Amino acid sequence: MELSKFIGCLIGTATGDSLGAQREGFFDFLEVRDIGSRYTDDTAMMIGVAESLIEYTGFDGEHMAKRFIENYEREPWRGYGWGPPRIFRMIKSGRKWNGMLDREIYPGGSFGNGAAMRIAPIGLFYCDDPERLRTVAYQSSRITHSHELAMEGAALEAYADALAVNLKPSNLNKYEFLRELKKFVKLKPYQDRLEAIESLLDKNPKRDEVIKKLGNSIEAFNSVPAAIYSFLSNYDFESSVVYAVSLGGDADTIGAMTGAIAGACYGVEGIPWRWKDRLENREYLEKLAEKIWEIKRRLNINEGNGIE
Ligand code: F2R
Ligand code: MG
Ligand code: MG
Repeated sequence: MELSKFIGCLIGTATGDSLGAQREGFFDFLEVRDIGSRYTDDTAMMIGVAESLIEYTGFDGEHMAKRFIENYEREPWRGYGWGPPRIFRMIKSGRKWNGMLDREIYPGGSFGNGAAMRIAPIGLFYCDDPERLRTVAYQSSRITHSHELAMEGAALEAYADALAVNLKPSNLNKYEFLRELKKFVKLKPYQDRLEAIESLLDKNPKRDEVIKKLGNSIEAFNSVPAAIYSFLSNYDFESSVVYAVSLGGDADTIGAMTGAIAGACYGVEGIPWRWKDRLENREYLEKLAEKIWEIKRRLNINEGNGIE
């Protein structure tokens, strides 16, 4: 369990998000290579997940929802999706965090990528317990995203973070990585896209083919696979996130999710200084990652002594 990989995962999320935020709104396949001075809702919500896991020493839905609401109210201008602020208002008015409130906005609940984009701290916290990781990924998603495709997308992204944090970059075998993800995933749209990733890895496809097969939009099933592909089809942190963002569409979020996986794999040393220097709240993000790492060192998650 390397501290540098924990820090890389959270700093990677914020870096990919800030890079992608620069790209949003352009329609050509523009390659952006410098991050902006602000991260967006993706990182703001990821911070809420990390703060809650740390303060509660594990998952508590009411606590996490409270953190989301406080962070949103302090910075409502971060570019939140349409649903979450409405859900926060419902919870503030006394509704339960697990009342599947998103179903009052979207039939069957939201399948937006808002649960997957914030999931990195859960991937780290439960990196040695895939079943607990899945359960907590689902529970944490349910606060704002109760559609099974959103919850499964969050669990898949968390599991990719966990696999990446557990491997030595020199031992990365993209086909083996993909095999592990295929064993983990349960829903067909994700199984299909993981199959598509395998066939894309065998060639050097044009971006429009990647977008056609994997998506690049705001739905979880049209963005988590693109993040996984961006990581697997490149060879270091910078090339992974630059590629992810160049896919366009929901660029900040695909950038954030790719950054989380690549940061967990290559560690914080793999993230270019010109980006780290410019990153907003870098020291605070590092502290959060360090605290998660310390908690995991203190408590042995496999023996179930304390982490809920
Ligand atoms: N682009 C954004 N946010 C919009 C910025 C507007 C902002 N308020 C402003 O000030 O300009 N980026 C951020 O939003 C994405 C994450 O969104 P999240 O949290 O998943 O939101 P939501 O509302 O749950 O879902 C997003 C969209 O997905 C579609 N959708 C979801 N469930 C659906 C369903 N059951 N049926 C049909 N459509 C569904 C809708 O289009 C939702 O609006 C990230 O990109 C983040 O960066
Ligand atoms: Mg965003
Ligand atoms: Mg986005």
